[in-house]
Amino acid sequence: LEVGAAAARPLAVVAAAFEDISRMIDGDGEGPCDLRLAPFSSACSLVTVLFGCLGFAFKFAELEYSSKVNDLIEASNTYDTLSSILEHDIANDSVRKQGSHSRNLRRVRLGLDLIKALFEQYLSSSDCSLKEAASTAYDQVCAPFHAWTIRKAVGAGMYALPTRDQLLLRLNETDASVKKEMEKYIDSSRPVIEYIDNLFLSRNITLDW
Ligand code: 1PZ
Repeated sequence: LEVGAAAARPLAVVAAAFEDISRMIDGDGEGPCDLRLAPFSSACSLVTVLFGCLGFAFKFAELEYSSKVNDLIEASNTYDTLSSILEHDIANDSVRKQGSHSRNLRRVRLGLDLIKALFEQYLSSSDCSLKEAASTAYDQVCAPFHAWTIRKAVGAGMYALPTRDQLLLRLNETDASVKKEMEKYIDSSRPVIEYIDNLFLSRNITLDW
C-alpha cells in the first residue's frame, strides 16, 4: 500500500505498517533483532489517522497520543534503536520521569495495546457496539494507569463514538475487509507490544506504571 492510500483506507495502511514492523523484530529468525526507532515511530504516527474516524470527542486522546509519538520521532534523530533510549534513561535515572523518551514509549505502547484490544472486542461479536468494544478495551488496557478524572472524561466521550456502520464508512472498509485488516493489526502488533515490554522487563523495570 502506498502512502497516498492513507486517506482512502487508513486501517489497511496501519495494519500493513505494523506487519512490516513485526517482520523487522523477527529479523533473520535468529532471535529478536534491535528494533529501530525511526520506522517504529513513523508506524505509530499512522495510527493518529484512525482518531479522525472516532469523532471529535477523542480529539484530546489524539493530541495526547500524538505528542508522545512526535517525541519519539524527534528522538530518532539522536537514538537509533528503542533499546538505546532505554539505556540513556537508565543511565540518567529518568525512565519513569514525565516527558522522558522511555516513559513516552511506555505510553505509546499503551495506545497500541488499546487499539488491539478494541479490535479484538469489535470482532468478538457483531452485536458488540463500538461504544461497548471501546469501553471494555479501555477498562482492560488503560484504565488501571489513568487517574479518576481521566477515566471519567473518557467514559463520557464513549457516548460520542460512531456506530459500527458509520465506522466502516469512514474507514472505507466492508464487514469482510475490516475483519481481515483488524486481524492483521492484532497479529502483528502482538509481537511489537511484547518486544517493548521485554525491553523494560529484561532490565528489571516493572510495568506497573
Ligand atoms: C482505540 C480507541 C478507543 C476508544 C477511545 C479510548 C480513549 C482513550 C483516551 C486516552 C486519554 C489519555 C488521557 C491522558 C493520559 C495521560 O495522563 C497519560 C500519562 O501521560 P504522562 O503523564 O506520561 O505525560 N497518557 C497516556 O496514558 C497515553 C495514552 C495514550 C492512549 C490513547 C491512544 C488511543 C489511540 C486510539 C487510536 C484510534
